[in-house]
Amino acid sequence: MADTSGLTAQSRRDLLSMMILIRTYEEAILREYHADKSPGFDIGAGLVPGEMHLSAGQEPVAAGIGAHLREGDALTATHRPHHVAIAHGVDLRRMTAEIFGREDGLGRGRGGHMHLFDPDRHFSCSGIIAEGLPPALGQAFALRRAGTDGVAVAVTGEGAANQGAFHESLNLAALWKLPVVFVVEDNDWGISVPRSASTSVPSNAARAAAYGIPGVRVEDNAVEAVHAAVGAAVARARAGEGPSLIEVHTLRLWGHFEGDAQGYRPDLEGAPGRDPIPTYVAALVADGVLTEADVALIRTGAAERVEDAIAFAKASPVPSPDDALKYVFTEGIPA
Ligand SMILES: Cc1ncc(C[n+]2csc(CCOP(=O)(O)OP(=O)(O)O)c2C)c(N)n1
Repeated sequence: MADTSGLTAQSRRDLLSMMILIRTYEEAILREYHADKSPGFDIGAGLVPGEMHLSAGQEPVAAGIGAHLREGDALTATHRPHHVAIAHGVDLRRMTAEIFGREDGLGRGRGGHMHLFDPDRHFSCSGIIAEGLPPALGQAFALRRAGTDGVAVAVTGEGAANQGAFHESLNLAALWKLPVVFVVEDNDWGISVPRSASTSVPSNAARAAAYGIPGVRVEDNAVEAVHAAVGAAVARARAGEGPSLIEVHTLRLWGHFEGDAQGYRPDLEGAPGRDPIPTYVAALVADGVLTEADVALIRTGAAERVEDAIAFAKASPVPSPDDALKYVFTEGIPA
């Protein structure tokens, strides 16, 4: 694959490293999630009870966004948040402790995997779909008011793009020319509902025209294409030219949630062959950007970071039931 994106070799290595870190993380969470749920799957059992939505296959979206964000920029995400949280630099240890429901978690273990909140990185997410978009507008408004050229990125799924909050957010962001980049992850499925049964237009990017903002669809889940599209949108936002919408046709390699048997998915046939990570490894090796040995080192480094975060989470105390009402709403939050 020729490098047509103007990316340096180092930038390309960084994109791959981020994708590998994210996949390594999701594989480890998958392992931990199922560890105490076998032989029968019990959603309430184990070290990590509750639903778990993992992002394997969608790494190009996260890596392509994260490469453009700086200290102070904001990112809001969905019920499937780990990939973008990692790419935005959310602390891996405290994020993992939150997923495990521990005291050292980002939200002291009260939020869990769908409610990671990191004020230091201006990162938040929510189990309510399309709920991440209005807060991104608030972040963007605050960044502009503070006189910075910061941007807010709002990531959402294609299913959520049919929610009112999506359209209201596009309208207001356009009207106020806010520095927001909307990124729709089109993984073809909203739980078990195919996109064709939920969405009236072939591309959510086309919906941008209704609000007078640029809309781009990236077709092939290729990290460099995402990187280029997000780069243009972020530059536009930083320059005060307002919001943009990008839809990426990505791939949900695993179930909607872990434990989902996916009997409804004909598109899974051949899906491993569309895995974006081996594809990108092959491209970078072919271009002489790195060797297989370099890739092995990247994988080892990622595994070390991930296992350190898992160990940190497991060592952190479980909150006492007596403290269940602490840190809820305003109680316990320093003034
Ligand atoms: C307002 C609201 N309605 C319904 C749900 C239940 N729900 C959880 S995930 C989901 C599908 C989301 O699909 P999509 O936006 O495409 O994201 P993906 O899961 O594919 O990442 C639904 C309907 C919810 N969480 N919030």
